[in-house]
Amino acid sequence: TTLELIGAPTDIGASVRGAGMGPDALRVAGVAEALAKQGFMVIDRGNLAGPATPWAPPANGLRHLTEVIAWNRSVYNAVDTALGANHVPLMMGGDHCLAIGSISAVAWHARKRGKKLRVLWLDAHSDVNTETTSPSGNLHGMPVSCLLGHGPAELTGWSGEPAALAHEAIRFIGIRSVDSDEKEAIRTLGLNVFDMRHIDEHGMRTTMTEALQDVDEDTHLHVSFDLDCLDPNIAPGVGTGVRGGPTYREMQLCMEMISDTGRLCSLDVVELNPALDVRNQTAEIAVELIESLFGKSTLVR
Ligand code: DIR
Ligand code: MN
Ligand code: MN
Ligand code: MN
Repeated sequence: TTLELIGAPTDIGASVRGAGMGPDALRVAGVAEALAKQGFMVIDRGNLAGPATPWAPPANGLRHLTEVIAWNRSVYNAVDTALGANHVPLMMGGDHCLAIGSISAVAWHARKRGKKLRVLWLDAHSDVNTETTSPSGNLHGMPVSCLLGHGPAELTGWSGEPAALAHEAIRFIGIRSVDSDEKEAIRTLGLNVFDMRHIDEHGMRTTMTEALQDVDEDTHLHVSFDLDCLDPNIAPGVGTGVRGGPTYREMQLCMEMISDTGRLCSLDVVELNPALDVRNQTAEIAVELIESLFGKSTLVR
């Protein structure tokens, strides 16, 4: 298997500056070397280029729409190229708005190959705001809506279908911050959310067994990993941390169970903010979790 690292160094959809340094922090933490050591062929495509963040106020409920489109176009093209070469793209954000481009490309390829797509959204937030419900106008709070076909016209339909994702194709893990209109959207859209209470009551093992149900040999499994999913005690390097997330061990088990399916075909690692981190700890933990996601285990190999 060949892995392609794609850096998307921008905070264009975020509320806090600094996520643009995420790709290099992951490189400093040794992401390429760690995966190569596991026997993968690793190609680092370097960083994509795109517009600077103007830090302008929202216009019509959307902040930096033009620039968000430009960044996502680049991400779409890079992920499309990687998948076209039968490589596994690892998109290193950057903030979570970049999942629009990444997952749209994934959805296009999955459909072309007759695969069913399953997306695991690991996050403290549900990211299902729209320009009318968002309290902030920040597009990193809206990628799920865009992928479900409910975003601005310029950010929907990229997969060749009105919606890149069907509502039943996405599973949310670790959610604990949902805006009031998002709660309604989750109900109306019928989204499958394993929130922190579910993890507390049933444990990560049962939760992941449920979330991975009917992932089979025809499934393209995509993981969209927002690092603010982790408890901020272990992952302080994020712009919008929320208390009460999964522990290090819980998230390791989550990654190991995903790896065990053998169906992981693409990955986003987003919202790492080195400006808020403590000696690159969050990036190092991210690399350890990525190692498990790609099959590193204590006793085997
Ligand atoms: C909030 C924060 N729900 C918003 N979202 C974040 O602005 O839409 N997502 N931080 O990662
Ligand atoms: Mn997110
Ligand atoms: Mn988040
Ligand atoms: Mn339905």
